[in-house]
Amino acid sequence: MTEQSPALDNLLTESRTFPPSETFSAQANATADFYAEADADREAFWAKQAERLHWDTKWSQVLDWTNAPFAKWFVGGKLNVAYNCVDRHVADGHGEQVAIHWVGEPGDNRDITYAQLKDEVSKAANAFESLGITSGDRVAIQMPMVPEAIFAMLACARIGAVHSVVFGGFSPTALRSRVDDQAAKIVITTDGQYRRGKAAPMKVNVDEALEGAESVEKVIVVRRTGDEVPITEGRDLWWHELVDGQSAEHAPQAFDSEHPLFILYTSGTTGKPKGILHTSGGYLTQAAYTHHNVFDHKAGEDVYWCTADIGWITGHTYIVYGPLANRTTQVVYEGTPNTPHEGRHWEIVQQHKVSIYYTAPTLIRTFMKWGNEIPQKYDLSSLRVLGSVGEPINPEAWIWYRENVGANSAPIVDTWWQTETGAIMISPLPGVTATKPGSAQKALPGISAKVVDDQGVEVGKGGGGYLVLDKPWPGMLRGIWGDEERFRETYWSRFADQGYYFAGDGAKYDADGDIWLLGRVDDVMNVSGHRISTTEVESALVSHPTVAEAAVVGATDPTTGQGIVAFVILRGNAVDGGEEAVQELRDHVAKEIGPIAKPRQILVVQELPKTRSGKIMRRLLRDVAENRQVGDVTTLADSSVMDLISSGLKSGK
Ligand code: 6R9
Repeated sequence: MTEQSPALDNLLTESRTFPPSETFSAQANATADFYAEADADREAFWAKQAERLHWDTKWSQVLDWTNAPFAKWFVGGKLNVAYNCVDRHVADGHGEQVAIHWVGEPGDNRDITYAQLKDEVSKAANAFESLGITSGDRVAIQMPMVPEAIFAMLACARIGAVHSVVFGGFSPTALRSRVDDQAAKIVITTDGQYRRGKAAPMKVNVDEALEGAESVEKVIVVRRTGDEVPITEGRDLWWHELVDGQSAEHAPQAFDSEHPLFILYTSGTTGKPKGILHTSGGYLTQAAYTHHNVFDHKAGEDVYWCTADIGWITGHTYIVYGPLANRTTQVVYEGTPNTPHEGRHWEIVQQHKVSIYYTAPTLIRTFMKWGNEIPQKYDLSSLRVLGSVGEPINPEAWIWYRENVGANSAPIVDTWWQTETGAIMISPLPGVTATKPGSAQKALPGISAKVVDDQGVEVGKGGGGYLVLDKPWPGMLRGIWGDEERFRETYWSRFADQGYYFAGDGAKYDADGDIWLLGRVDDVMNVSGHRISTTEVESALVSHPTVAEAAVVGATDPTTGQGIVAFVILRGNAVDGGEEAVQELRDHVAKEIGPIAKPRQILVVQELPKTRSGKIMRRLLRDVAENRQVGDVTTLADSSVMDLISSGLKSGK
């Protein structure tokens, strides 16, 4: 079992609960009997949820699990995902409803109605087809949070192309490995992006990434910052020249329920990121179902805002697919939360009367640090549901969120899920559940999760162990792109006898049987809600000529959840490991992976603690990184190593 940090231990002593108000419950989308209904007949329950969508051909079978762990949901069904997210709302007479209140970082704004969204997506679909992109082709997208990023994703879905969004902060090396892995035909990007009040280049990084990339035929560039960019003749096209003149009519074709919708790369325990594959019908069903019930969303009334970036799964499921399938009016914000001032989010909430706000614990803790007086300056009375995602939320942050943002009344939904699960799995239901600060509580109706011990046996109340998903669900990943074996090995081998999906998270039941998530049990760190593998950062460090060996750990961090701490051994004749060398290594990691992977701290050491079989004992390094008494060293090959590290650090070496 994973060693728990003291902060996580504290989580488990929390006993406050917050029952929903009668007024909220009376109007809530979800009701308590959903649980019993789903338990009575899971497949019938999911079939009912799938009716939320428009199917061109109805399915003949809800679930085919005969080829487990490869699921098929809504077998034989056909639908067009983009039609479901856009056209049908226009056909239903809601063309004038705003789909997206887009807010640019420098202060520019753009409101896009469903009718306009339909035109933009259709034009982009026509444009992509004019380049020869057809069903099944892969399109890589590295863009900031501009409307065209959403148009591009939906246009791919419309023509059956598979998009793969790569976070804008990822380095050229990271983009290249993703483009190569999926053999993307097209890459879509922008000239630059606004970040903290400044225009930063984007296209030049894409150029660097694509040097010699054989699969890429065209690069489409959206003009955002207006900065001049080099154009490669014959390969690069401006979005406005390619798309604007296209017809706004495009007939959506129906695709099989299991047609691939997107690939999204996420960090695994090895250095190579995994291309998580999601398909159409089941994914969209769960995205729409969870968005409707977990956020209590009312189409045409609520204004919803999910602060994630489309480069992450949260942006896919809770900015693009779930909300748009449910005809949401939503805010999409391009920039950072403190540009030009620390009240930016609250200013936007006030201006657009945001009623549902979904963010990450790391940002909540940052707001706490900035001070209560900042949200107090704004009218936040429109907010009625608050969400949290990405990592365990500590009770202190939860209570702060409730008091300072939710006026002590808005229900908070702490939603546990993963890139792999596609959509929310464990969460309270607003209006139904009495919420508990720090606990995601219960699997949603239709979802089944358990906490089990080493042997796969469910633990009792008060017991801890591993979180598993013991029954297939519609939004589940359908594999790792191009690597069936890794898919089986990563998720299905740990509890193969029982056929459980192992999520990689530790968890515990409290005395009421509610689930508390305790963080990863593998070598994946969670920094500000972003998954980064220790191996990935280690490989980046050892790729620097001065580094002989590196070990990376995630140390508890009051703001980001975990902070990356690296221990490096320099090569014999390398520099002395002074400030400058360390800075160079940090920059090197940023260049290799992206700024989010920059270690908070790099400690130059003479030795690393290893077991006799040569495994680095990260547990001990974590003790050092978190300034704790170093734990049990008896399994070390050389037990004096820790003394050497500790004394070396004290003497400032
Ligand atoms: C949606 C998303 C998944 C990992 C997951 C877990 C952590 C996410 C959480 C949470 C505790 C929550 N995680 N939500 N831990 N409580 N509410 O974040 O996907 O980027 O794939 O990360 O994040 O460790 O395994 P992804």
